[in-house]
Parts: sequence; C-alpha cells; structure tokens
Amino acid sequence: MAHTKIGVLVMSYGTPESMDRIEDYYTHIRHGNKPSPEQLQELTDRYEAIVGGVFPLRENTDKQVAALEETLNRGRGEGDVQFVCYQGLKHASPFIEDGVERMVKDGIREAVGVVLAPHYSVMSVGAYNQRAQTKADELGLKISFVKSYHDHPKLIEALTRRVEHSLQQFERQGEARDQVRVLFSAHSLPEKIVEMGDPYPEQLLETSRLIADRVGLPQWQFTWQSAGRTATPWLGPDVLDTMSALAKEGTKNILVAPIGFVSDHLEVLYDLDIEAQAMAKELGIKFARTESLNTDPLYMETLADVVRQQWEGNE
Ligand code: FEC
Repeated sequence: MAHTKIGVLVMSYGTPESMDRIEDYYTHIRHGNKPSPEQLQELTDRYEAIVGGVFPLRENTDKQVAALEETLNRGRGEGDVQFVCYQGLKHASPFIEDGVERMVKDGIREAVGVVLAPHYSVMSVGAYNQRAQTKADELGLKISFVKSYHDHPKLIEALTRRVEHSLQQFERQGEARDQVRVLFSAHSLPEKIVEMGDPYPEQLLETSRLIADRVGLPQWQFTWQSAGRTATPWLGPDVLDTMSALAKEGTKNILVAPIGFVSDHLEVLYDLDIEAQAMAKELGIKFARTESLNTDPLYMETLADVVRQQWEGNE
C-alpha cells in the first residue's frame, strides 16, 4: 500500500550562505581543492558585483521549493498522497545528503528526486542523482528520479513567452524583430561529454528549436556560456566569442535566452548582465536577456507534472 507522504528531493546547485563562506563553497566545487587567493578574490569580486554581494540563488531556490510543494498539493482530496518537498544542494548546505537524511528522520519511506535544471548531463543532473541514490541506499529510502524535462510543453510555453516579451521590447525601442539575433545559451561542460554520448547538447538544441518554432524566429543559434576556468577544453563557442563574431558580420541587436538556467544567479546576473552587457557596449550592440523562470507558475506546473509522473510510474 502506498504511504500517504511522498518525499520530493528538490535539488539545486547551491550558493554560499555569506561572503565568508565563499572559500568553502569554491573548495567544494573544486572537489576539495582550495582555490588560490587570486581565484578566490576573482569569485568574491563577481559576487560583490551582483547587487553588492548577495546570493540570490538561495532565496530563489527556497521560493521554488515552497512553490513546488504548494503546486503539487493543490486540490488534494482526502485519501490522496501528500507531497513533502525537501531541499538538497550540490555545493552548499543543506547538501543533497542532508535532504535525504531529513526525509528519513521525518518518517518518509518513498521519494522522487528532481533537479532544478531541465537538461540531463551525466556531469550535472546525473551527479546530483547519484549522490542522492547513494545516501538513500545507505538509509533505506526508496527513491527514483526525474532525469530531464527539457521539452515539457509548459516549460516551452514559459520560455517562449519570455523570448516573445523581450522581442516586443526591442520593437518598442524601434528595432524590427527580424533584426534581433536570438542566442539560446546554457552552462558549458568539458568537451569530453560529447565522446561519452551525453544527451546534454542535443536536449539543449531541442529546447531551442521548440521555442524558435513557436516564436517563428527567422535567425537563432545556440551558444555556450560560463565555461570553467580549467585547462581541459570546454564546449564552445562561448557567448562572448559568438557576440564578437556576430558584431563583425554586422549584427546590431542580440537577445540571449539562457535556457539552461531556471533562476537568477551569478551565471546570469554576472556572466550575462554584467560581462556580456559590457562586451555588447564595446561592440556597439544592443543587448538584452530574457527574464529567468524563478517561480513562474508554468515552471512550477512543469516540475509538478514530472514529479507526479515519476511517482505514478513507480506505484
Ligand atoms: O549564484 C550562485 O552562487 C551559483 C551560480 C552557479 C550555477 C551553476 C550552474 C552550473 N554549473 C555547471 C557546471 C560547472 C562545472 C564547473 C563549475 C564551476 C562553477 C564555479 C562557480 C559556479 N560554477 Fe557551475 N554554476 C554556478 C557557479 N560549474 C562559482 C567555480 C568558478 C568558475 O568556474 O566560475 C567546474 C568545476 C567542476 O569540475 O565541477 C563543470 C552546470 C550548471 C547548470 C546545471 C545546474 O544548475 O546544476 C552544468 C547556477
């Protein structure tokens, strides 16, 4: 018989709790290796630059987790299961393992895991799920995972509306929409994922195509962003290189839609709003980016749908 309370482990990247925790956070991202003082300063400067050193990802993730729980239980009738959401972060507290432990302490016996990132890579979503599975096995929790939801119609609708809204803003500023080059972007990963047959690049292209078709975009392309600062080659072209190349070809307007991210955080607020915006200024290009999903009800319904489907598939 099904248990009445089903745990939902909502996993997200995580962000430092305060400025003095940046080093711990960075060390965790670097698999236990401390960053050099220069690397630490450089990351601290980036956090300082986004509205004076706040960590918007923390509040946004809190809000997304609360909104998902509300969406999952909306209209719940007597006898229906109740979904209880727990947060599990990849690189900060509460860690993925903490989330699993809390569920078990609360008496949860069965759970579904979902990552606040729509596209599957063995290096991103795969790594979150692996850690959660290991902890769940240790504690005897039955858990299964949503792998990806990059083509969910409600997600596509939410992203389409954002592209459409931004194009209308260009039009209000006197630019014809067919003169705006739309760049879909996502976090780069090491090139080796391609040889591994990882679905990440193809899923990102699929999301891009679905949005482009719905908006009726004559010209668009996909580009990578936020590549790590390591010696290994990362997937390219990078958004800054793409912008330079387009400027050379005479492009005057660029709209970036960071479809690989679902929240306002460093990679959007710094890498696009500050770094790419500054590059656009230098290149004499008008630049905008689409708004982040954050707690958009369509995104919350996307997550609720895939969690329910995963749960029903297990019953
Ligand atoms: O706002 C914040 O505080 C956090 C913003 C943030 C998000 C994010 C998402 C993704 N990352 C992905 C892959 C990698 C790989 C490395 C890596 C490194 C960093 C560093 C910072 C950072 N990431 Fe991130 N990422 C965010 C922040 N990321 C800071 C370290 C300094 C730097 O390189 O800039 C390389 C380290 C490694 O080998 O592990 C790889 C992927 C995503 C999108 C999916 C997801 O959200 O999980 C993929 C948000």
